[in-house]
Amino acid sequence: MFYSKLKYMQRVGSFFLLILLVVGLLFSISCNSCQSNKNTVVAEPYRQISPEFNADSAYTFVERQVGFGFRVPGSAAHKACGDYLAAKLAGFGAQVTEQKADITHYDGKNLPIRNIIGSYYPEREKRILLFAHWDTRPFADEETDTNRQQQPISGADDGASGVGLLLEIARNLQQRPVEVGVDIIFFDLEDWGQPSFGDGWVQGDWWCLGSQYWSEQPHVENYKAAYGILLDMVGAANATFLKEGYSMQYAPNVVEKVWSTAAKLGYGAYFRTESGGYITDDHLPVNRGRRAPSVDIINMKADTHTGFAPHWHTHRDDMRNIDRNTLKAAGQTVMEVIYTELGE
Ligand code: AHN
Ligand code: ZN
Repeated sequence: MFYSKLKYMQRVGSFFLLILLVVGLLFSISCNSCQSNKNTVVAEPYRQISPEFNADSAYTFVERQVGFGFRVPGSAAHKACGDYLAAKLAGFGAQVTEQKADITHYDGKNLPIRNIIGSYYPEREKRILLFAHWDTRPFADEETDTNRQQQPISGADDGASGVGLLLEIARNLQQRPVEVGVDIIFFDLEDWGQPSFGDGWVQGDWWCLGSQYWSEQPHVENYKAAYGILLDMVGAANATFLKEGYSMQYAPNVVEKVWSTAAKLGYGAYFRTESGGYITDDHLPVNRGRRAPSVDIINMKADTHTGFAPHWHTHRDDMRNIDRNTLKAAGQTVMEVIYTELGE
């Protein structure tokens, strides 16, 4: 009897001890947290406004284009891919306009161009222009094997990546409204600049013929956008988007807007603060024609002889180069920029 009472008291005692321990522990935790609340300023993480950019979806849009074959102007693959792109934009709710024309090229050839334009909220005054080129280069002049230089490239990165990214943005624009008008332009005939192996030099600006044409004859009379963003070679792993020269010259505020948005989203490893060289690209005619102050998001490298990634204008520019993480970084950044833009 006496023995069991003692045991009972012991049990009660250890129970109370346990409670004391737990209470003490809780108190010390809460005390720690009130101290840290007092002493450290915890930075609020940036809250993303835009819907999720789906990198798998963008990847598939790149893959589909490459699947048509070489999108060289005048070819059957080019025509089939153009039809696909126009149908996709229409399917994603854009108002589609196509510009077709014939252009005489440096070699005397007559080349057909087809700019494909998808407009959202065409009635709105304040507009943002997003663009990429959809044609692929008919030569691989950066190949070391001269026999292979004459053959066209797949252009998974050079061409298809920017277009695939913009199709994914188009898909999102149909799902969730923005406050501004948006025009997406797939420019043709960007990449038929004179090859480095050619004999003789023909005076003229032979790059960016589709965007030159549009800048002189826009699809809407007196077309103007608040600003423009070009996406060129935005698909390769570890891409580095340096601050390109003409972008800084013509649209420094837009560079600041885009690059600071990327930093807030945590994509500073892609969007670098260093400046790069001046690139003749589709944003140049758009800037010079004053259609929109425009920036070029383009993968630039300081350690290659071309200034671009090693696969540039070679047969290695195929799907193996396409990395979803890069598409995501560039795509989410552009989406955040347009979804945070206020209407008028
Ligand atoms: C020049 O090399 C002059 N411009 C590069 C523009 C380009 C070609 N972007 C993709 N392919
Ligand atoms: Zn190219």
